Amino acid sequence: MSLAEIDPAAFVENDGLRHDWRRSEIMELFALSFNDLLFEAQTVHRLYFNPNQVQKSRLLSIKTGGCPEDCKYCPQSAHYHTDLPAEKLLEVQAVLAEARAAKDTGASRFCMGAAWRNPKDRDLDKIIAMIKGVKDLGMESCMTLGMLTKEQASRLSEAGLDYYNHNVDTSEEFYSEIITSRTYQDRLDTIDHVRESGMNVCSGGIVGLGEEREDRAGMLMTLANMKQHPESVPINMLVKVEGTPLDNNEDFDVLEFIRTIAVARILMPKSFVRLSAGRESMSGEAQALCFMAGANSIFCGEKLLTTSNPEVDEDDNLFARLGIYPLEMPLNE
Ligand code: SAM
Ligand code: DTB
Ligand code: SF4
Repeated sequence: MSLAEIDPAAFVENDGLRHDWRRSEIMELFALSFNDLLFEAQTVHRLYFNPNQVQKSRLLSIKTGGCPEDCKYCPQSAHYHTDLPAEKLLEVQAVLAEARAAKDTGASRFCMGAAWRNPKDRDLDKIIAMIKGVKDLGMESCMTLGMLTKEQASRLSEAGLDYYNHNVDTSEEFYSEIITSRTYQDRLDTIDHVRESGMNVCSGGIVGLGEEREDRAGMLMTLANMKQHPESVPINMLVKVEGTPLDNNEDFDVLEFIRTIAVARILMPKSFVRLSAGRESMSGEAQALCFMAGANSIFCGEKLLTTSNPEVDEDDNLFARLGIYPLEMPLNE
């Protein structure tokens, strides 16, 4: 595809968005010259977003380690020997204290993650109290608790949960190389339950798993061809953790990571694309290119779920150098 053939307006017809991407088209976007791809992504980005505003979410692991799933990238899986001690579900007040601290550092959304295959119904009362407490602080709430039944999704939605994160992680074809304890279809089913419950969908994936570009294109095709694009699309760069099977993977090319962000932005023009895990190993300049490519959300705070993330001061400094400011409270994602 030459640059001349890409008309930004063609991506957005009557305020409708495309949901019929072919992988070959996505591969053509990936193959553009870097400058052409970034220019297109930034052009599409400006149709719907202020290019200098970036939303900040803060993560907290509310139930750490000992997870029965076998995701090969994950330090929390009980299948691998990482140094992470398993803990039980945190108390509501401890979670809310962290949420208050997150708000003080400028986060507009508080994301709570649990290392579960799925939540047990008996845990939901505590989970619901956490959601209500975060709402009362005036923050947006997000949870990622594994697979959900339709009923569980409805209960979380009724409690006021704004977002549910459940990633497709990679392409359908590559998926079984990374996770065998649940299927791609299981993930799509949970995402459907979240969508039907009325909550916003947060779904993305990871690069650097050892996948090919075709798989990155396939992952984005799955997301972009959903009936409704996820409102939030986290793109994670693998954080290598000792003891996990992917610890010895080659370092991933940051320019290819930036391309992945740019293609996500072009395919899903109205979604918040989150520059997620992996920022700690990226230079400020690389992150600046991610923002140029259309990333407009980050995880802030010195910790992700179990691994480290840039310090708040470092991010504040980068934002100041780039003339970027945080989105206080997203109006309507
Ligand atoms: N257990 C829940 C689940 O898997 O749905 C929620 C938490 S899980 C940690 C959320 C996401 O974090 C995963 O789907 C994966 O995309 C990302 N993730 C986990 N470990 C990672 C790592 N080492 N590097 C980058 N991303 C990672
Ligand atoms: C997502 O896509 N990335 C976040 C969030 N959703 C839950 C998690 C990143 C985890 C990185 C590894 C860790 O800190 O354990
Ligand atoms: Fe468990 Fe989630 Fe980690 Fe997979 S990614 S092992 S489901 S915590």
